[in-house]
Amino acid sequence: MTETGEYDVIIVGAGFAGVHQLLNIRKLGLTVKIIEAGEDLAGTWLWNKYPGARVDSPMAIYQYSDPDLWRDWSFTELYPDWREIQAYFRYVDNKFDVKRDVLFNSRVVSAHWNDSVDRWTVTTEDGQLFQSQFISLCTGIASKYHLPELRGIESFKGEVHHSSRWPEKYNFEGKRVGVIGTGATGVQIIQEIAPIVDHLTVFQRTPNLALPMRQRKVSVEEQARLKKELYPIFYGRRYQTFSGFLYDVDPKPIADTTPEELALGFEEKWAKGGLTFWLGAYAELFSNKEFNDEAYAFWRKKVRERIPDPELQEKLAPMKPPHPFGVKRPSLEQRYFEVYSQRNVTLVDISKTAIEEITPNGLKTNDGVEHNLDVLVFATGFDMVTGGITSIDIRGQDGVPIKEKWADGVQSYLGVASATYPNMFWIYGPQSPSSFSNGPSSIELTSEWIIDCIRFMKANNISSIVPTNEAQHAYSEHLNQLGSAGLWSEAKTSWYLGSNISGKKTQMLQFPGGLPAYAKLCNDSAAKGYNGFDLKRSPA
Ligand code: NA7
Repeated sequence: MTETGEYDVIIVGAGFAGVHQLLNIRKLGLTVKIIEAGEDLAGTWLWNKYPGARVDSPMAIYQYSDPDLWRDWSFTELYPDWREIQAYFRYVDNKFDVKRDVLFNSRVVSAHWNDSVDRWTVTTEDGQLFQSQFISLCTGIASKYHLPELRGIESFKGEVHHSSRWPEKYNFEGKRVGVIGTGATGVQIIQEIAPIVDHLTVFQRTPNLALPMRQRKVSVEEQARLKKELYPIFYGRRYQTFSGFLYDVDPKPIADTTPEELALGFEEKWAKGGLTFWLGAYAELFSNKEFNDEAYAFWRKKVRERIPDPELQEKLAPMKPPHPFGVKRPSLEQRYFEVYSQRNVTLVDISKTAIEEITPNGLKTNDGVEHNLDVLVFATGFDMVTGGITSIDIRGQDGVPIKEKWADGVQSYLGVASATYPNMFWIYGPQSPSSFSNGPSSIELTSEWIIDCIRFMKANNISSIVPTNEAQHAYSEHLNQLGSAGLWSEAKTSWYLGSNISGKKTQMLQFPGGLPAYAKLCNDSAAKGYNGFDLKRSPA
């Protein structure tokens, strides 16, 4: 039966951002509904359940900061896997009955604004229709997956899976598996399945400059201490650091740092594990090429120590960096570099011998070699950051679909809203710090800002809010300047810039100035009565 309804707020997506919005909009006493394409809560963790899928933020800050939630929840590992994160969402649901306001298995296909009544009309794929004053797009950065077009793919007799559409149960034993892609996903899949498959062939275009995860169990004593003393400190501290983690980048100029200090600094950050060597390193890493080369050389030395074969060393950790260190996202790995020394693993460098076609029996590279496979895994990523939004037919005041409007590049104000699309916000999306930061840190920051904005509007009888073109232009310029000051554009393909998808405009898609600077911009606007936005009062 078609469910229709009128709500104050429609949220699209039931992951971390969507659930946070829901719980806090309820507190405002407003009516709210989440529309979710999947069958359950958990967002990206509902879809990304490939072998080895786990988060690369430490669990202490990969959860909501609400004491009513962390008090009674304990992750067992420092970097939880998708199963535990799904269990966390079940816990959140049990606690707050989230699901009573969620419509599952319904994909939002359009949202059209009606300026005369200040309302959105939202429709789903199966024809359900909703009206709302606000829409909050919580579609995540990785919801539209990317399958490269490869000649002959339809002829393949084996199975084909994209990492984000993993079958519930899959047995790799005895199988010859090919994995295309060595991003965060590829790394996790490869290290997980290598010990159990008959043969694994990895097709690598760019080596992943992965960092040691240093996974470990979290003891009962540690949990108790976190809850008794540390969590409140952590949740305050994360807003003070560049990336929303608990460590920060060192702003000290490299020119003022002695070689000994640097050498010790590298060692210390490496030993800490996780993303510390990247987001807890030196600010100049992202702008100073010479220094970046030093960091790369350190990384290369550490990684090469784990790879006995010189040919493999050169493929996985080449003498010449494939791109400056850290301008593409380094993944966290556990035993990734050892895997390639296994006898059942082959690494094919497709930057040298490109994929020519898929054949009925496998994959042929342009050196004439046919790699025989039973299963082909695409770990080829996503139309990142914008794909979840542009795949919805969103039309604002001038009726122009957002996909068209953004064809020449994303335009936003504060990475949260766009001119001509009133009462529409997004979280963890284009031009916000999104994945330059810890997810929940960035999500809670933006989500709370939106809640405050809606509260302000209700209290002041304002029916719509929309960024001005001038403010949007200035923000986008600021962001582009920040982006061009760094080494980001030196990566040939990078989802930070949209250049992983052919035809997509290349631009910095995320705010690269750090969480505190971003929060200041957002808070300054709010403090000045939402400076940079046009506000429309409700008729008396
Ligand atoms: P990523 O990081 O975009 O990685 C995709 C990988 O697939 C990467 O190694 C690409 O090589 C490779 N790729 C993409 N297209 C092709 C084609 N046509 N041929 C060969 N190889 C290809 O996606 P992930 O899913 O790993 O991670 C996404 C993020 O989600 C992750 O960082 C977390 O933040 C969450 P390339 O490097 O472009 O040469």
